[in-house]
Amino acid sequence: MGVKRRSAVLSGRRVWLAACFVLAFCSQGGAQAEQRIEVTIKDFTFVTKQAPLRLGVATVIVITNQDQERHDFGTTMFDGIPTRVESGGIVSYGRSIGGLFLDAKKEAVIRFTMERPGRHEFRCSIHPNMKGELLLVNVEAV
Ligand SMILES: [Cu+2]
Repeated sequence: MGVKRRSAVLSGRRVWLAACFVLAFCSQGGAQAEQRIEVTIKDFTFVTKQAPLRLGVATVIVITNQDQERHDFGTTMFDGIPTRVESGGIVSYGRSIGGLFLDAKKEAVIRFTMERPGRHEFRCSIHPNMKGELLLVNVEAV
């Protein structure tokens, strides 16, 4: 009870920062590898390769556009979630990003930690027929 009361005194921001440090520490130690999702865009189609994904684990989505056309990876799955995006040699940090555009033959890498289970849809806003989804399930880490 006393512990609960004390942690409530900490501001939300402080707790969040502390969580970040813990995450950074863990990933440097290599104790827990990132889980990886590959999304390839080819012939106006999203092709997704994913293992069963765990919640609360550092996740990386690698999106490769193999077409000669510009595409968009648009999704609501990052609502309220901090992300680190690497695209065209530029790293940007955001929260609640709605997705990103990929020029022809380009690759982008999104890093985040998913906390919400479920089916997360994504689509290309330029070509509305292009759709895909990622399934995030709550599997206990071993
Ligand atoms: Cu497209």
